[in-house]
Amino acid sequence: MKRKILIHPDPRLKKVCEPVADISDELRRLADDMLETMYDAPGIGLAAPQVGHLDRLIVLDCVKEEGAAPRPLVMFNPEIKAASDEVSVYDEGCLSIPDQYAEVTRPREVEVEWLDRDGNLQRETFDGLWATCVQHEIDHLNGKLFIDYLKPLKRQMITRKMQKLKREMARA
Ligand code: GNR
Ligand code: NI
Repeated sequence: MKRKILIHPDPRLKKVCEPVADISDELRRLADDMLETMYDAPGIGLAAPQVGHLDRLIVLDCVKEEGAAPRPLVMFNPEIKAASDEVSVYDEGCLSIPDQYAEVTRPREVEVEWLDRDGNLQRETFDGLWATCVQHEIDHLNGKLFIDYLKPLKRQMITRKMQKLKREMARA
């Protein structure tokens, strides 16, 4: 089932999310719905707070080659264990901030530990788009959006555009 994606500004997108204590069937269903919502958007990642759930859960699939096998990842309680000194710059977007893009600088490589949907501990080093995306998603769990890395004026400009968009969406 597809879920509705919250649009910034929304107080739920600013909250620090709660660690998942046990991976229930309900949370597994939420993860499946998030993947469906992400692929439908389409997007390469989605965090639980973007669909109004304040749990530490993200999903991602950054395979972009046409015809390549998909790699849907479900991460409960993801944690960055190590980050490279080397950085990379990526033109980021966010499904909660539609049609707005800006360059964000982040570590080029990150080692991430998480629980998979069966509760098994996983650890993997990501680079390229995967590294950017997993950091963007973990930021969501800490109430942080990519626009928080921008200069205040640019952030304010984007926030005003989103307020206008939400007013128009409410009228339609
Ligand atoms: O779909 C998305 N694309 C994207 C592009 C560059 C950097 C990060 C992302 S994540 C975004 C989906 C989203 O908003 N996830 O929270
Ligand atoms: Ni996002």
